[in-house]
Amino acid sequence: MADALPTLWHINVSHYSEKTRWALAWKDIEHRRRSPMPSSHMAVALWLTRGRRATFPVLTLDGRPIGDSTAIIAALEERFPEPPLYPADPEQRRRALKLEDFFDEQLGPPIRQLVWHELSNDPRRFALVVEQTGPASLRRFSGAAAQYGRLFTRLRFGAGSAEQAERSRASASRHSARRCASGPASSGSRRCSAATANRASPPRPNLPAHQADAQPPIGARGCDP
Ligand SMILES: N[C@@H](CCC(=O)N[C@@H](CS)C(=O)NCC(=O)O)C(=O)O
Repeated sequence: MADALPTLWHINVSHYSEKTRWALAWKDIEHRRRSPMPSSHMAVALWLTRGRRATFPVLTLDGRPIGDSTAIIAALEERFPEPPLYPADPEQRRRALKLEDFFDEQLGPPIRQLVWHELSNDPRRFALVVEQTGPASLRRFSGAAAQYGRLFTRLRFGAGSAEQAERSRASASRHSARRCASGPASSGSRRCSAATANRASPPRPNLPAHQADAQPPIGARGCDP
């Protein structure tokens, strides 16, 4: 039904999914959530988007599947303009979208790889993450699920490779350094630092009752635009 509630197809332990959860919470949009087992989500994403995307999150909105967190937020902004997420001022808006792109495309992938790498070397902690964030049906089998998760993240993201982790570390620091160095000159923004990153970290919105089952955020931190 075209007027059914929006449905967010997401992964609990995913910063891209968290971004869309925050947007939905900020706008207080009533919606449903579905989180199939990570790794099977790629087939679900392909099915939902008729082959266009293999990643989560995907939001179905007014019967239309929207893949990619940036496109999801743009669609939410259009369909539910209040309260806005984008700055009204065109220059501020351009900077906000650029910053979004920077985190999504430059910093997100190497940091994700590093997180999986660290977890991959710490099976106990990996199992804990599965227990705390995996689909409820899997939690009883968290040991086996963690083993499967380690295998999947090794194959998909090179989580087991120290060389890949080194490349990710170098890429993340190179991109952050470039961003922080060019920020003030190119956009008049403040310099990034641990302090500004922590200050800029968006507060977790108070979730309305229909989102009470939401998972806690996994330590997201922002950087001054
Ligand atoms: N640019 C995409 C990235 C989404 C993404 O990478 N999602 C991960 C989960 S964190 C995924 O589905 N990965 C499957 C894959 O990379 O094949 C977005 O912003 O939504």
